[in-house]
Amino acid sequence: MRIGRIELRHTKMELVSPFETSLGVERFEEHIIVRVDGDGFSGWGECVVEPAPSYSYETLGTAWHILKDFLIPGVLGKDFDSVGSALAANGWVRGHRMARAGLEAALSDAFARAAGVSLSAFLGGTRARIPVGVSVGLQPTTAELLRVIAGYLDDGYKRIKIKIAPGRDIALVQAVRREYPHIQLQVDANSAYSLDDIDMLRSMDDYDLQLVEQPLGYDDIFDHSLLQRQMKTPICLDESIYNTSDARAALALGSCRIINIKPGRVGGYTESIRIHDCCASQGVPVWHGGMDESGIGRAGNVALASLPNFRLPGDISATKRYYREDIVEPAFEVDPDGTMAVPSGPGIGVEVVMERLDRVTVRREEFRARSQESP
Ligand code: OSB
Ligand code: MG
Repeated sequence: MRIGRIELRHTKMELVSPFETSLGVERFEEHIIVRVDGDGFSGWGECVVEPAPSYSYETLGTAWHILKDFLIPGVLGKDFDSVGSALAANGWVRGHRMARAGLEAALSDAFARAAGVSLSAFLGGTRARIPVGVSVGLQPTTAELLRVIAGYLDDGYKRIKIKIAPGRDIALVQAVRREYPHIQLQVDANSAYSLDDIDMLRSMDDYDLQLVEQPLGYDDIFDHSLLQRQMKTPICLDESIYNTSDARAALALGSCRIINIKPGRVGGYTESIRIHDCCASQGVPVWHGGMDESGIGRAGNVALASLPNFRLPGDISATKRYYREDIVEPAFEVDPDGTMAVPSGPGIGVEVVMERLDRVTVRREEFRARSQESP
């Protein structure tokens, strides 16, 4: 496929309700939508950077710069026989994994469409439906938290994850467990604690949690190994795992027993699948995290999560949990049995509604290959 044109859009979409974590409160999601055109096919991807370097060091500004000045020139106007060969052209770029993942997602959609297969099939997915969960932000009161959870359980979600932060942790877990003794429940600290908090963290063992996600430093692997040795509940790493080498180190050290995979955080589908396979070979389950994606990113997440070692429900929720109106059709829905259908049409399998995408676009830039020289 000859890459003839690439377009970047900075989008801003209002969340149906503010999302509070130990990192702060979000009311809008701002991401970069990437469109790649080649040989008459279009591919779409979502770069999950945020405006500020909080969850990740990357920002909207750094990702735009890296895409515009390095990644796009690396592929524009060139002819590739596979996504892998296009990625190899930019293989020298270090870091900036969210920027790279956005471009890989768009290229993968385009190549899957050109091959006439779904993105799920293209990536090696094996399932037509996947079990899904929901990530519940910090709420103003415990009563409100219980009310929100009740609504999600009514919707069918198989697993509830609650965000915790210092001073808003064990009491929330106690309250949710008292109300729902048997649900699959997990907590996510987004790196809000240190080993000084070991007593509180160990007390999590009394509540039959599926896992505790990223309790310690965002770039730590060693302290997590000390904590895991003193906890029965599996630790799951999110922020600390950027690539397969981190995953191998974390598993060898005993820093976690489960890994959260987000293609944006690890640099794309290819690296995600490497981590997935590495964990599978060691009998370690993975699950698919989320970054409050629009339907474009969500479609990619659903496709990736259809691979076999994504054994726990993902943070892949229905469109209406995030947005009143999405930029794709049809909307993603959760069935009463807590599963979501994996789109089976070509590529991401959902249609981008251009008029809605235009409405949420705050900045747009287009890059065109010079017209092909005659041989
Ligand atoms: O830590 O998993 C996280 C959203 C933004 C940044 C980090 C995280 C999250 C979520 C939301 O938990 C997951 C979702 O998309 O539903
Ligand atoms: Mg997390």
